[in-house]
Amino acid sequence: MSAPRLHIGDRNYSSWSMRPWLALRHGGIAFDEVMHALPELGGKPVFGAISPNARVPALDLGEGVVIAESLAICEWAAEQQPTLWPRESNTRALARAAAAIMHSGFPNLRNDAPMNIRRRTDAGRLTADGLADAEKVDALWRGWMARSGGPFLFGQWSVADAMYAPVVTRFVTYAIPRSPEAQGYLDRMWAEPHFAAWVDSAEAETRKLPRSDEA
Ligand SMILES: N[C@@H](CCC(=O)N[C@@H](CS)C(=O)NCC(=O)O)C(=O)O
Repeated sequence: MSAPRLHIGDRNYSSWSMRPWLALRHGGIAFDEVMHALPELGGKPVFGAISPNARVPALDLGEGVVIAESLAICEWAAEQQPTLWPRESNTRALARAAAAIMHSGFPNLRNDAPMNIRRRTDAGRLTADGLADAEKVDALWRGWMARSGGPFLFGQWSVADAMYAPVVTRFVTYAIPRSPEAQGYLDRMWAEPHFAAWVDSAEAETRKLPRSDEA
């Protein structure tokens, strides 16, 4: 049987692709990856042939089974490798909620500060609503780590950390103000080998998306 194939977008820009890629790597699950160039702003959807939602990421399991949506792919990974969620039931439920909060939330932060791992700029381009989203993330991180004792959001690295990984890069790209606890989390995430491998390859990419690089 051939390995699952993960369709992803440019590593520098595709925040949704980063999440399941990290979960699969942390789970020690073998997979092939297929890279696709993300469309320019206003471009026609180009991923219709890849995935049911015409987006990346998508995980092709073969025999016509294609899993769309980053969180669903992370859940598949956790079925193969259950340590991707915390073991204790309440903690696991909190981690799942944290992942869902990220998947459906913080639209202002996402709009104001698109993931762009290579870029270094300041927080001036964030709206008050975008900054309020970032403050909310910081407060949630602090609460979760205070409860778990760290080093990651719910103790050992979990899918919840995969879901917040692109936000970690946004704090750095846009020099977003943060608490000391959030800074500690950023440092630990940045030092983690799979995260670092993604960042290294993002930095090696040369394709530019003007909508993110020049805005
Ligand atoms: N809710 C989806 C979002 C996926 C998504 O928006 N992917 C972007 C790339 S990061 C995409 O495919 N954009 C292409 C387009 O909009 O045509 C998920 O969690 O996977």
